[in-house]
Amino acid sequence: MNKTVHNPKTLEWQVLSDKHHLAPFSDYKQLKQTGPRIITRADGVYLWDSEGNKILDAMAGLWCVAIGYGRDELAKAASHQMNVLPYYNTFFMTAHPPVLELAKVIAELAPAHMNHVFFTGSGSEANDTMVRMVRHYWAVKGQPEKKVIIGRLNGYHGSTVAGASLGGMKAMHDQGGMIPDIVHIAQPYWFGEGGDMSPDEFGTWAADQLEKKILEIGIDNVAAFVAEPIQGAGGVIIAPDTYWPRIREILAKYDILFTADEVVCGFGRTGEWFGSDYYGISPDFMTIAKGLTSGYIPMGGLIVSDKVAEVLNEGGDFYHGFTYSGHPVSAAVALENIRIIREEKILERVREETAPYLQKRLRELEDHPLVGEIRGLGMLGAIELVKNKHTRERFESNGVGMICRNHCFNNGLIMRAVGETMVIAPPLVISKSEIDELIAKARLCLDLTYEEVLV
Ligand code: PXG
Repeated sequence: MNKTVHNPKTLEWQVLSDKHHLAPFSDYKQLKQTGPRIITRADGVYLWDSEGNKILDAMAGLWCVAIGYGRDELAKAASHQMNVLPYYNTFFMTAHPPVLELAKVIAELAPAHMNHVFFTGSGSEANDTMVRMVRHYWAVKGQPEKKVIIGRLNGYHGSTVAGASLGGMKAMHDQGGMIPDIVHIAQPYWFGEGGDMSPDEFGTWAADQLEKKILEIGIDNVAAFVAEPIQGAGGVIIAPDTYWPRIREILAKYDILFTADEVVCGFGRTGEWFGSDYYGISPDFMTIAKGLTSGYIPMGGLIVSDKVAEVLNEGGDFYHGFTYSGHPVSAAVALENIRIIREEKILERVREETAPYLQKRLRELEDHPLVGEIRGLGMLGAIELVKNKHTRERFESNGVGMICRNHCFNNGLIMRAVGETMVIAPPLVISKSEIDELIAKARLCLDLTYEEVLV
């Protein structure tokens, strides 16, 4: 346990963690030694921990707190709905006003050909739902052998067994295995895997892997392709410009479905409502969560195209659903969250003002000796840490990212380390002066990391 704490409550909470709490995505051995940092409150883009430290949250929680912390309107919407109808299910031919109003609002925001929503409790459940619905779709169409779903290495689609199988995280496949009929192709990560190719050559090559895989598996067996418009958890991987146009061509050529996983990109991260809008891609499904409620309450969903919805209507019973599908309190909070994003013109401000400013300031870090590449788009950014900025050579020992992350934590900034890539996804409402603070702290932490890795 951490003996350097100043507030006795911190130690008490850390003891509770040690005795009773099994934390997600944590190294249990390490957690036992250090104890967790206890976050006690939040406002705007800031968090406070139990030691009284104020921290700029450049990760918007886990990519989710779009409108920032502390918006009382969302608390009021939840409280009102809890008084009126705290729970009822949407199974067996029932519904309630919040879920229907939310479905309508999401259909307004989604691309014109997508007008139906299946609600879930999380992004993982949304992707699970997609797997079942994709296979059901082909079965109803009389092609039940079309089962295989193609995902991408280092993609992330959640932590349920189906979500992790769709994703390309080897460590997750190794713990608990994968479900059958899911395969993976290369990711469009030029900085890490582009070798001697130019970014554009590599983008075309990576997209061509989809066609190669479809032909290898056989078009009669392939059901769908799933991809994040921008990979979030994989390290804010933004495909080269040639990638999505080539993927579009391949999808148009073969009769398979396309799912855009919008759990990170959806609800404004790119400055558009969906990453698919940004790239002009036309999915059959979009999975959503996170920004849908700004993380104030759990909710996810699967937005479905009219083409798919028509086939579902012919298919009769869909044997799928969650107790909390379309939970009325979550729906009321999502409606209020979307109302705020629209009325306060948050996406317009991101597009026109704050995202260009963040991207400009972020690129000023390119001159740092540790930095091999800065990339970013909208309210997403990545800083590649390298030993040699000219050759893209990495440090021999992994862990530079964690060193940098720890300096950030100790200096009032949350950045996430994905291996040697530092990533940011601040709340969409971050101001220019808060962006200045973010960049100044990031530079300080890069300097501290540089000093540490050089000795
Ligand atoms: N799809 C994408 C693209 C995600 O980023 C999920 C699905 C799953 O959503 P739920 O709500 O089931 O967690 C996610 C979640 C990280 C990190 O460390 C990212 C996520 C979750 C946990 C950690 O970057 N993304």
